[in-house]
Amino acid sequence: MTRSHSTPSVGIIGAGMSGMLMAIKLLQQGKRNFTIFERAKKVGGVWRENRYPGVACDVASFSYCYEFEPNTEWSRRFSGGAEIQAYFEGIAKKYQLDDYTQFETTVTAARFTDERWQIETSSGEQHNFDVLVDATGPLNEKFYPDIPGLENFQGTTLHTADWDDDYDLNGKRVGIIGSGSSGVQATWPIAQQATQLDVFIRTPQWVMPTPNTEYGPLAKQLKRKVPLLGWLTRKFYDWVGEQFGRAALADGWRRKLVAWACEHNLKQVKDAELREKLRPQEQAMCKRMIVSDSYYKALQQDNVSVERSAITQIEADGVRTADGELHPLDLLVLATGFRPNVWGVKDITGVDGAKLEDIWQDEGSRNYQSIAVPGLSNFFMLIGPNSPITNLSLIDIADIGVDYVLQCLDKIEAGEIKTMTPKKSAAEKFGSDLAGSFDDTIWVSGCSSWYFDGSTLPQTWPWAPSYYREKLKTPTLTDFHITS
Ligand code: NA7
Repeated sequence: MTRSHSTPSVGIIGAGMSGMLMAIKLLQQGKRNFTIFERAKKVGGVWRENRYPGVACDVASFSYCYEFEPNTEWSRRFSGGAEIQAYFEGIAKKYQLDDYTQFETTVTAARFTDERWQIETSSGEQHNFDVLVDATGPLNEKFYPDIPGLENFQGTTLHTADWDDDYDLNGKRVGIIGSGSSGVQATWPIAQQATQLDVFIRTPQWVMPTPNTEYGPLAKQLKRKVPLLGWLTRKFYDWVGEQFGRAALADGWRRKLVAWACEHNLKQVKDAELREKLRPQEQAMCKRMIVSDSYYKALQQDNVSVERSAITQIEADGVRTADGELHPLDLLVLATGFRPNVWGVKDITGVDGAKLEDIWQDEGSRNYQSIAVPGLSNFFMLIGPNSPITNLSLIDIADIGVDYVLQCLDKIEAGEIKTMTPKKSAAEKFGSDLAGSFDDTIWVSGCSSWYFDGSTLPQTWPWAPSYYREKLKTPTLTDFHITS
């Protein structure tokens, strides 16, 4: 016989896209017994933080919104960060998420004691929850490069994830370090305003030439009148995304097509010497695929120079490169990315005093299917390590994870489960399945990327994106130690 219990309480860490989704889906089920803890003053996560010029999503807008909250008003195929942030703020308002959120509150520690999570916050409070959901995301800690003299620079230094909205680029000499997605996106708008832009490229990356089509009034009106059109557009981009995902997994026509498109794009660079400077050594998609139709145009402008000579040090006036040249700058932009998989809460202790940082030392059994961690009971991670961040929209990954958590909550509410803790053997099995599945993937074809995160294997999903949906469709309870 199953007992009927009250709705389990849920602590959600982070009011970004995934934490908001968790909260909204709880509300849609009439469950209000949850609190979101957000370190910042408002919702939005990466879209609140990343406000550098040109910031945009590399997933098409119609795929990058909640399926139950389609947006007919996207201005472009790949909308800008401010527009995406406005979308999330609008959604938060609609679902009144502020009523459930403690802003400017960092969760400093979480301990599982007496079959409940006890969390401590930066405001000195303690809260107890039956279930804890970490929605802090894999890219939330900025990476500052360890370049000698960085602190001596007398101009302005801005990390792309910590932009000063009031900084006026006009008339400035600007340098950008970093040629990943952030650096590439920032290059065009900065080049239009700055007097001089020096782009320091340590490792050139392939760039997919995807036009960022503008959606005019007619297209918007059509989508408003015929919602099916928006839905079909989403499904189309989901399909395109799946093809990219598969291109990364194994050699074949998809991978060849991507390589051809990138090579074709590089040919836009007319000057042969510059073209060779920009030619990547690794295969396309080994690092994260970059999408841009303006990067090479910007790099060919008269006020832009591409520097491949290594940076030796930063001095009071600018950047010194190995060829001895000093590049005088007013603004140094650090487009150097993030420390991946540094999750929002560092101090997490599970059953028997198991610490998350210790559990993660063992690469072979770090996590269970990207959503849970052995030794941590009633604990779930949205967009966790080894989720398909490279080949599926993060919205979809979060959505799949949230539905998984909701099923577990139903079982707790029904009294079938009090605690559920992934078995070490299940995490080991997941780890060994992962280890045996990367050989044909592009990520191990010979490049360094943030996907590796200091591990021997990339922290990605080496199978088809659709397999993630299938795998996490229903929790396999035999993979958990269950108490009831
Ligand atoms: P990425 O993709 O991690 O790119 C970081 C860039 O910074 C990359 O080009 C690095 O070169 C470069 N970098 C880092 N340290 C240095 C030093 N010391 N000297 C020179 N260059 C350096 O970060 P992004 O912010 O662009 O993108 C992160 C994700 O956010 C992206 O994938 C999207 O999903 C959104 P390297 O390649 O290591 O030689």
